[in-house]
Amino acid sequence: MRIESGLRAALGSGQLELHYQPKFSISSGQIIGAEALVRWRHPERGLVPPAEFIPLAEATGLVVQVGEWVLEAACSQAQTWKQAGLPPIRLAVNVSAREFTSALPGRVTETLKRYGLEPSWLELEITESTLMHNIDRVIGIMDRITALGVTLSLDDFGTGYSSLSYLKRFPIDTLKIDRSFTTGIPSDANDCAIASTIISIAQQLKHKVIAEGVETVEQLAFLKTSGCDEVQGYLFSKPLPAVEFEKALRENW
Ligand code: G
Ligand code: G
Ligand code: NA
Ligand code: MN
Repeated sequence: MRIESGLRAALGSGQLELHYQPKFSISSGQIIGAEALVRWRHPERGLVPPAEFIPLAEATGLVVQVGEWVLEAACSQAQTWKQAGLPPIRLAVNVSAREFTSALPGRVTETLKRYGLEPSWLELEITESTLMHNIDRVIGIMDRITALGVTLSLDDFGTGYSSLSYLKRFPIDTLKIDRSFTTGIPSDANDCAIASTIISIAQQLKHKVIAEGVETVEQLAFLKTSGCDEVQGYLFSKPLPAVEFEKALRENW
């Protein structure tokens, strides 16, 4: 309850901030985008990671307001970078199941328009749990979002319950290999098998595939050999405050 009222107050008083973790193309080595990750700059507790408040926000429904703030902040940042002449990249925003409603496509449209952004600046990351509720309704919303030119990626792939028969119906651009699989590469034969199978499924369904949580050159080598398109993880960069991400983007280009 204390966290809930605190988070409510944080939303109204500028205590939330976004950090940006770069995503890299394996073939070119260039930054092709970033995942926006929310943090709570708490007056007493310091920088609180999302794992400590997003689950509660999801349980209480506050995640809808958090999500509205995140989309707004990410688009505002993209506008700033666009106006500064930085190379166009795609900013990915995490969207919880509770935010994935028929109101979302309209809100995305309106927000992009207000910030003068092409839809190619924005990606939404959704998890498999989003897809478990009323699948036809969810696909309808996904179709409306992709029709705008905004891309969707399926986060934490392989950890939930989405069946392969649904996977072929989702208008997604990218599959994200969950960190729990990346971690075991190359020593754990099962994790290697799962990662390369996800890459193969992605290729055959004509999706891109990104591995998250890449921490070692051995993991990168395995993913490259297996045909993975993109990588994200501490080997390259942790999530960075906006100013530092901008610096990384300028240096990398
Ligand atoms: O940054 P960190 O690794 O602590 O993130 C932990 C979790 O919080 C991740 O699973 C991530 O998807 C989630 N998360 C981070 N930012 C957001 C956000 O803006 N909205 C939602 N719904 N989840 C987020
Ligand atoms: O839930 P989601 O997968 O969206 O969350 C990404 C989280 O993983 C972020 O909180 C981020 O800080 C964290 N993260 C990103 N890269 C790495 C990594 O290479 N190793 C580890 N252990 N965590 C990472
Ligand atoms: Na994510
Ligand atoms: Mn993930």
